[in-house]
Amino acid sequence: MFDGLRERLQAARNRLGSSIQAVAASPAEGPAATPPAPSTGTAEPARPASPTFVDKVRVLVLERELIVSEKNVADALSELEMTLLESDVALPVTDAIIANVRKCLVGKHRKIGESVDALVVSALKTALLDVLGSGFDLREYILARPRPVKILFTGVNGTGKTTTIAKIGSYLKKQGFTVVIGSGDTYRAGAIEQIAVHAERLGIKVIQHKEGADPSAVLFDTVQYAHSHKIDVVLADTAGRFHTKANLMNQLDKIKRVMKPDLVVYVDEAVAGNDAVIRAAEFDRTVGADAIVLTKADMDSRGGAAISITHTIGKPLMFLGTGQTYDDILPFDPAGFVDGLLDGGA
Ligand SMILES: Nc1nc2c(ncn2[C@@H]2O[C@H](COP(=O)(O)OP(=O)(O)OP(=O)(O)O)[C@@H](O)[C@H]2O)c(=O)[nH]1
Ligand SMILES: [Mg+2]
Repeated sequence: MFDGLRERLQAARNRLGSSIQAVAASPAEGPAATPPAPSTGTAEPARPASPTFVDKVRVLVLERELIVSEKNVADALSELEMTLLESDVALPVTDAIIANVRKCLVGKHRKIGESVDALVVSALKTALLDVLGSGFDLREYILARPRPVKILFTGVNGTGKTTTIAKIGSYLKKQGFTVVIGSGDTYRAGAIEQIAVHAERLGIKVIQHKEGADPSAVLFDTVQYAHSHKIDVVLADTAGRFHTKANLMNQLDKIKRVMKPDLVVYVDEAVAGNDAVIRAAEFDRTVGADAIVLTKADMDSRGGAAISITHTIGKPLMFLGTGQTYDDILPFDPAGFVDGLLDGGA
Protein backbone atom coordinates (compact mmCIF):
# COMPACT_ATOMS: atom_id res chain seq x y z
CA MET A 1 0.00 0.00 0.00
CA PHE A 2 1.35 3.42 -1.07
CA ASP A 3 4.83 1.96 -1.68
CA GLY A 4 5.70 4.49 -4.37
CA LEU A 5 4.78 7.40 -2.12
CA ARG A 6 6.76 5.92 0.76
CA GLU A 7 9.87 5.54 -1.39
CA ARG A 8 9.57 9.03 -2.78
CA LEU A 9 9.08 10.56 0.64
CA GLN A 10 12.11 8.71 1.95
CA ALA A 11 14.16 10.16 -0.90
CA ALA A 12 12.81 13.66 -0.21
CA ARG A 13 13.57 13.21 3.50
CA ASN A 14 17.17 12.27 2.76
CA ARG A 15 17.54 15.13 0.31
CA LEU A 16 16.28 17.66 2.87
CA GLY A 17 18.57 16.17 5.50
CA SER A 18 21.58 16.43 3.19
CA SER A 19 20.76 20.06 2.38
CA ILE A 20 20.65 21.02 6.03
CA GLN A 21 23.80 19.08 6.76
CA ALA A 22 25.55 20.82 3.88
CA VAL A 23 24.91 24.16 5.61
CA ALA A 24 26.38 22.87 8.84
CA ALA A 25 29.37 21.48 6.98
CA SER A 26 30.02 24.57 4.87
CA PRO A 27 33.61 25.84 5.57
CA ALA A 28 32.48 29.45 5.24
CA GLU A 29 30.06 29.03 8.08
CA GLY A 30 31.92 26.81 10.50
CA PRO A 31 33.40 23.38 11.18
CA ALA A 32 31.86 20.38 9.51
CA ALA A 33 29.87 17.77 11.30
CA THR A 34 31.53 14.41 11.13
CA PRO A 35 29.54 11.85 9.20
CA PRO A 36 30.32 8.17 9.72
CA ALA A 37 33.29 6.91 7.74
CA PRO A 38 32.29 5.92 4.22
CA SER A 39 32.25 2.26 3.39
CA THR A 40 35.51 1.12 1.92
CA GLY A 41 33.83 -1.66 -0.07
CA THR A 42 36.49 -4.15 -1.16
CA ALA A 43 38.92 -3.15 1.63
CA GLU A 44 36.62 -4.86 4.13
CA PRO A 45 35.09 -7.75 2.23
CA ALA A 46 34.07 -9.72 5.33
CA ARG A 47 31.95 -6.90 6.80
CA PRO A 48 28.21 -7.47 6.31
CA ALA A 49 25.99 -4.74 4.85
CA SER A 50 28.07 -1.57 4.92
CA PRO A 51 26.08 1.58 5.78
CA THR A 52 24.19 2.99 2.83
CA PHE A 53 23.99 6.65 1.96
CA VAL A 54 20.58 6.70 3.63
CA ASP A 55 21.99 5.35 6.90
CA LYS A 56 24.68 8.02 6.86
CA VAL A 57 22.25 10.87 6.35
CA ARG A 58 20.10 9.60 9.19
CA VAL A 59 22.83 9.54 11.83
CA LEU A 60 24.07 13.03 11.15
CA VAL A 61 23.82 15.44 14.05
CA LEU A 62 24.49 19.13 14.09
CA GLU A 63 27.85 19.94 15.61
CA ARG A 64 27.32 23.65 15.61
CA GLU A 65 24.37 25.96 15.93
CA LEU A 66 22.76 27.17 12.75
CA ILE A 67 19.72 28.80 11.25
CA VAL A 68 18.44 27.15 8.09
CA SER A 69 17.67 29.72 5.39
CA GLU A 70 15.14 29.54 2.59
CA LYS A 71 18.01 29.26 0.10
CA ASN A 72 19.53 26.28 1.94
CA VAL A 73 16.49 24.11 1.36
CA ALA A 74 14.99 25.65 -1.80
CA ASP A 75 16.16 22.85 -4.13
CA ALA A 76 15.16 20.10 -1.72
CA LEU A 77 11.72 21.68 -1.29
CA SER A 78 11.30 21.87 -5.09
CA GLU A 79 12.10 18.18 -5.24
CA LEU A 80 9.59 17.47 -2.49
CA GLU A 81 7.01 19.43 -4.46
CA MET A 82 7.69 17.33 -7.57
CA THR A 83 7.53 14.18 -5.46
CA LEU A 84 4.09 15.07 -4.15
CA LEU A 85 2.72 16.10 -7.53
CA GLU A 86 4.05 12.90 -9.12
CA SER A 87 2.28 10.99 -6.36
CA ASP A 88 -0.99 12.60 -7.52
CA VAL A 89 -1.29 14.85 -4.49
CA ALA A 90 -3.58 17.75 -5.49
CA LEU A 91 -1.80 21.04 -6.18
CA PRO A 92 -3.34 23.07 -3.31
CA VAL A 93 -2.54 20.22 -0.92
CA THR A 94 1.03 20.03 -2.21
CA ASP A 95 1.34 23.79 -1.72
CA ALA A 96 0.06 23.49 1.85
CA ILE A 97 2.53 20.70 2.67
CA ILE A 98 5.49 22.57 1.20
CA ALA A 99 4.56 25.78 3.03
CA ASN A 100 4.31 23.88 6.30
CA VAL A 101 7.62 22.05 5.87
CA ARG A 102 9.25 25.38 5.00
CA LYS A 103 7.73 27.00 8.09
CA CYS A 104 9.00 24.16 10.27
CA LEU A 105 12.55 24.23 8.93
CA VAL A 106 13.43 27.75 7.81
CA GLY A 107 14.55 30.54 10.10
CA LYS A 108 14.58 28.46 13.27
CA HIS A 109 17.58 28.33 15.52
CA ARG A 110 18.97 24.78 15.47
CA LYS A 111 20.99 23.48 18.36
CA ILE A 112 24.25 21.61 18.55
CA GLY A 113 23.61 17.90 18.83
CA GLU A 114 20.21 18.01 17.16
CA SER A 115 19.59 15.11 14.78
CA VAL A 116 19.17 16.44 11.26
CA ASP A 117 16.94 13.53 10.31
CA ALA A 118 14.71 14.00 13.36
CA LEU A 119 14.35 17.64 12.37
CA VAL A 120 13.31 16.75 8.84
CA VAL A 121 10.99 13.91 9.88
CA SER A 122 9.29 16.14 12.41
CA ALA A 123 8.70 18.83 9.73
CA LEU A 124 7.31 16.27 7.26
CA LYS A 125 5.08 14.71 9.90
CA THR A 126 3.70 18.07 11.00
CA ALA A 127 2.95 19.05 7.41
CA LEU A 128 1.32 15.73 6.47
CA LEU A 129 -0.75 15.53 9.65
CA ASP A 130 -1.97 19.04 9.05
CA VAL A 131 -3.53 18.11 5.69
CA LEU A 132 -4.76 14.68 6.82
CA GLY A 133 -6.99 16.03 9.60
CA SER A 134 -8.00 13.92 12.57
CA GLY A 135 -9.72 10.93 10.90
CA PHE A 136 -13.12 9.65 12.00
CA ASP A 137 -13.74 7.09 14.70
CA LEU A 138 -16.96 5.34 13.62
CA ARG A 139 -17.23 3.37 16.85
CA GLU A 140 -17.08 6.54 18.96
CA TYR A 141 -19.54 8.22 16.64
CA ILE A 142 -22.08 5.40 16.97
CA LEU A 143 -21.67 5.23 20.74
CA ALA A 144 -22.42 8.94 21.03
CA ARG A 145 -25.67 8.90 19.05
CA PRO A 146 -29.24 7.70 19.52
CA ARG A 147 -29.97 4.37 17.84
CA PRO A 148 -30.36 3.38 15.16
CA VAL A 149 -27.46 5.22 13.58
CA LYS A 150 -28.28 5.45 9.87
CA ILE A 151 -25.39 5.44 7.43
CA LEU A 152 -25.92 6.02 3.72
CA PHE A 153 -23.21 5.00 1.25
CA THR A 154 -22.88 6.84 -2.06
CA GLY A 155 -20.43 7.07 -4.92
CA VAL A 156 -19.76 6.33 -8.56
CA ASN A 157 -20.08 2.89 -10.15
CA GLY A 158 -17.86 0.00 -9.16
CA THR A 159 -15.73 1.77 -6.57
CA GLY A 160 -16.50 -0.73 -3.80
CA LYS A 161 -19.58 0.59 -1.96
CA THR A 162 -21.26 -2.77 -1.53
CA THR A 163 -18.05 -4.54 -0.50
CA THR A 164 -17.32 -1.71 1.94
CA ILE A 165 -20.78 -2.06 3.50
CA ALA A 166 -20.12 -5.77 4.02
CA LYS A 167 -16.69 -5.01 5.54
CA ILE A 168 -18.08 -2.30 7.82
CA GLY A 169 -20.97 -4.58 8.80
CA SER A 170 -18.46 -7.22 9.80
CA TYR A 171 -16.28 -4.65 11.62
CA LEU A 172 -19.27 -3.27 13.57
CA LYS A 173 -20.51 -6.74 14.50
CA LYS A 174 -17.07 -7.49 15.94
CA GLN A 175 -17.36 -4.26 17.96
CA GLY A 176 -20.58 -5.64 19.46
CA PHE A 177 -23.11 -3.59 17.49
CA THR A 178 -26.21 -5.03 15.82
CA VAL A 179 -26.52 -4.17 12.14
CA VAL A 180 -29.12 -4.26 9.38
CA ILE A 181 -28.32 -3.66 5.72
CA GLY A 182 -30.71 -1.92 3.33
CA SER A 183 -30.44 -3.18 -0.23
CA GLY A 184 -30.91 0.22 -1.82
CA ASP A 185 -29.35 -0.64 -5.17
CA THR A 186 -32.47 -1.78 -6.97
CA TYR A 187 -31.06 -0.61 -10.28
CA ARG A 188 -28.10 -2.77 -11.28
CA ALA A 189 -28.88 -6.37 -12.23
CA GLY A 190 -27.48 -8.70 -9.60
CA ALA A 191 -26.98 -6.00 -6.95
CA ILE A 192 -29.71 -7.32 -4.64
CA GLU A 193 -28.25 -10.86 -4.77
CA GLN A 194 -24.72 -9.52 -4.27
CA ILE A 195 -25.49 -7.80 -0.98
CA ALA A 196 -27.75 -10.67 0.12
CA VAL A 197 -24.85 -13.12 -0.28
CA HIS A 198 -22.55 -10.90 1.80
CA ALA A 199 -25.23 -10.44 4.47
CA GLU A 200 -25.88 -14.15 4.71
CA ARG A 201 -22.18 -14.97 5.05
CA LEU A 202 -21.86 -12.37 7.79
CA GLY A 203 -25.07 -13.27 9.58
CA ILE A 204 -26.53 -9.79 9.05
CA LYS A 205 -30.19 -9.14 8.28
CA VAL A 206 -30.82 -7.52 4.91
CA ILE A 207 -34.00 -5.70 3.83
CA GLN A 208 -34.73 -5.94 0.13
CA HIS A 209 -37.46 -5.27 -2.41
CA LYS A 210 -37.65 -6.36 -6.05
CA GLU A 211 -35.29 -5.09 -8.75
CA GLY A 212 -36.56 -1.76 -10.06
CA ALA A 213 -38.31 -0.84 -6.77
CA ASP A 214 -37.95 2.65 -5.30
CA PRO A 215 -34.73 2.62 -3.22
CA SER A 216 -36.24 5.19 -0.83
CA ALA A 217 -38.98 2.70 0.04
CA VAL A 218 -36.42 -0.07 0.68
CA LEU A 219 -34.36 2.14 2.95
CA PHE A 220 -37.45 3.48 4.74
CA ASP A 221 -38.40 -0.13 5.52
CA THR A 222 -34.85 -0.83 6.68
CA VAL A 223 -34.98 2.06 9.15
CA GLN A 224 -38.41 0.87 10.37
CA TYR A 225 -37.00 -2.61 10.88
CA ALA A 226 -34.07 -1.18 12.84
CA HIS A 227 -36.45 0.76 15.10
CA SER A 228 -38.74 -2.14 15.75
CA HIS A 229 -35.89 -4.60 16.39
CA LYS A 230 -33.70 -2.14 18.34
CA ILE A 231 -30.85 -2.50 15.86
CA ASP A 232 -27.84 -0.22 16.46
CA VAL A 233 -26.78 0.58 12.92
CA VAL A 234 -28.41 0.80 9.46
CA LEU A 235 -26.03 0.44 6.52
CA ALA A 236 -27.74 1.63 3.33
CA ASP A 237 -26.40 0.54 -0.05
CA THR A 238 -27.15 2.60 -3.16
CA ALA A 239 -26.59 2.18 -6.88
CA GLY A 240 -23.42 3.68 -8.32
CA ARG A 241 -23.96 7.00 -10.05
CA PHE A 242 -22.09 9.93 -11.51
CA HIS A 243 -22.89 13.35 -10.14
CA THR A 244 -23.64 14.51 -13.69
CA LYS A 245 -26.76 12.29 -13.87
CA ALA A 246 -29.36 14.69 -12.49
CA ASN A 247 -32.14 12.11 -12.20
CA LEU A 248 -29.96 9.76 -10.15
CA MET A 249 -28.74 12.58 -7.94
CA ASN A 250 -32.37 13.62 -7.37
CA GLN A 251 -33.06 10.03 -6.37
CA LEU A 252 -30.30 10.32 -3.75
CA ASP A 253 -31.89 13.51 -2.48
CA LYS A 254 -35.17 11.68 -2.08
CA ILE A 255 -33.42 8.81 -0.27
CA LYS A 256 -31.91 11.36 2.10
CA ARG A 257 -35.27 13.01 2.77
CA VAL A 258 -36.93 9.67 3.43
CA MET A 259 -34.34 7.84 5.53
CA LYS A 260 -32.74 10.91 7.14
CA PRO A 261 -29.22 9.46 7.41
CA ASP A 262 -27.03 10.50 10.32
CA LEU A 263 -23.99 10.04 8.16
CA VAL A 264 -23.51 10.15 4.39
CA VAL A 265 -20.36 8.29 3.42
CA TYR A 266 -18.75 8.88 0.05
CA VAL A 267 -16.88 5.84 -1.27
CA ASP A 268 -14.25 6.02 -4.00
CA GLU A 269 -11.11 4.18 -5.04
CA ALA A 270 -7.69 5.31 -3.85
CA VAL A 271 -6.34 4.16 -7.22
CA ALA A 272 -8.42 6.84 -8.96
CA GLY A 273 -6.05 9.46 -7.51
CA ASN A 274 -7.07 13.02 -8.24
CA ASP A 275 -10.26 11.89 -10.02
CA ALA A 276 -11.49 10.48 -6.72
CA VAL A 277 -10.83 13.83 -5.03
CA ILE A 278 -12.68 15.77 -7.74
CA ARG A 279 -15.64 13.37 -7.64
CA ALA A 280 -15.79 13.53 -3.85
CA ALA A 281 -15.94 17.32 -4.04
CA GLU A 282 -18.80 17.10 -6.57
CA PHE A 283 -20.77 14.65 -4.43
CA ASP A 284 -20.20 16.80 -1.38
CA ARG A 285 -21.46 19.83 -3.27
CA THR A 286 -24.57 18.13 -4.62
CA VAL A 287 -25.81 15.61 -2.03
CA GLY A 288 -23.34 16.19 0.78
CA ALA A 289 -20.74 13.87 2.29
CA ASP A 290 -19.83 13.62 5.95
CA ALA A 291 -16.98 11.12 5.73
CA ILE A 292 -14.93 9.29 3.10
CA VAL A 293 -13.89 5.71 2.47
CA LEU A 294 -11.11 5.07 -0.02
CA THR A 295 -11.10 1.50 -1.32
CA LYS A 296 -8.45 -0.44 -3.23
CA ALA A 297 -5.64 1.17 -1.27
CA ASP A 298 -3.92 -2.21 -1.64
CA MET A 299 -3.67 -1.50 -5.37
CA ASP A 300 -2.54 2.11 -4.99
CA SER A 301 1.13 2.92 -4.98
CA ARG A 302 0.87 6.69 -5.22
CA GLY A 303 -1.32 7.58 -2.26
CA GLY A 304 -2.31 10.98 -3.68
CA ALA A 305 -6.04 10.61 -3.02
CA ALA A 306 -5.50 9.55 0.58
CA ILE A 307 -3.25 12.55 1.18
CA SER A 308 -5.46 15.06 -0.63
CA ILE A 309 -9.08 14.22 -0.03
CA THR A 310 -9.65 15.58 3.48
CA HIS A 311 -7.81 18.83 2.90
CA THR A 312 -9.63 19.36 -0.41
CA ILE A 313 -13.22 18.76 0.68
CA GLY A 314 -12.87 19.30 4.41
CA LYS A 315 -14.34 15.91 5.31
CA PRO A 316 -12.56 13.18 7.28
CA LEU A 317 -11.22 9.96 5.80
CA MET A 318 -12.86 7.19 7.81
CA PHE A 319 -11.58 3.89 6.39
CA LEU A 320 -9.16 2.55 3.82
CA GLY A 321 -10.20 -0.58 1.93
CA THR A 322 -7.16 -2.80 1.61
CA GLY A 323 -8.32 -5.92 -0.23
CA GLN A 324 -11.21 -8.17 -1.10
CA THR A 325 -11.87 -10.00 2.17
CA TYR A 326 -14.12 -8.75 4.95
CA ASP A 327 -11.19 -7.99 7.21
CA ASP A 328 -9.46 -5.86 4.59
CA ILE A 329 -10.55 -2.55 6.05
CA LEU A 330 -8.50 -0.17 8.16
CA PRO A 331 -9.91 2.61 10.31
CA PHE A 332 -7.93 5.59 9.07
CA ASP A 333 -5.45 6.70 11.70
CA PRO A 334 -3.55 9.77 10.45
CA ALA A 335 -0.64 9.43 12.91
CA GLY A 336 -0.15 5.72 12.17
CA PHE A 337 -0.47 6.41 8.46
CA VAL A 338 2.24 9.10 8.54
CA ASP A 339 4.50 6.93 10.71
CA GLY A 340 4.07 4.16 8.14
CA LEU A 341 5.07 6.48 5.31
CA LEU A 342 8.11 7.73 7.18
CA ASP A 343 8.93 4.47 8.93
CA GLY A 344 12.21 4.49 10.72
CA GLY A 345 11.22 8.07 11.56
CA ALA A 346 12.26 10.23 14.43
N1 LIG B 1 -8.42 -4.92 -4.24
C1 LIG B 1 -9.54 -4.42 -3.72
N2 LIG B 1 -10.70 -4.63 -4.35
C2 LIG B 1 -11.82 -4.10 -3.81
C3 LIG B 1 -11.79 -3.35 -2.61
N3 LIG B 1 -13.05 -2.95 -2.35
C4 LIG B 1 -13.83 -3.45 -3.33
N4 LIG B 1 -13.09 -4.15 -4.22
C5 LIG B 1 -13.54 -4.84 -5.42
O1 LIG B 1 -14.11 -3.89 -6.31
C6 LIG B 1 -15.12 -4.50 -7.10
C7 LIG B 1 -16.37 -3.64 -7.06
O2 LIG B 1 -16.88 -3.69 -5.73
P1 LIG B 1 -18.40 -3.39 -5.38
O3 LIG B 1 -18.49 -3.43 -3.90
O4 LIG B 1 -19.32 -4.26 -6.16
O5 LIG B 1 -18.51 -1.90 -5.91
P2 LIG B 1 -19.80 -0.96 -5.93
O6 LIG B 1 -19.33 0.43 -5.73
O7 LIG B 1 -20.82 -1.46 -5.00
O8 LIG B 1 -20.27 -1.16 -7.44
P3 LIG B 1 -21.69 -0.71 -8.07
O9 LIG B 1 -22.75 -1.16 -7.14
O10 LIG B 1 -21.74 -1.40 -9.39
O11 LIG B 1 -21.64 0.78 -8.23
C8 LIG B 1 -15.31 -5.91 -6.53
O12 LIG B 1 -14.63 -6.81 -7.34
C9 LIG B 1 -14.67 -5.82 -5.16
O13 LIG B 1 -14.16 -7.06 -4.69
C10 LIG B 1 -10.52 -3.13 -1.97
O14 LIG B 1 -10.39 -2.46 -0.94
N5 LIG B 1 -9.44 -3.69 -2.58
MG1 LIG C 1 -22.81 -1.93 -5.27
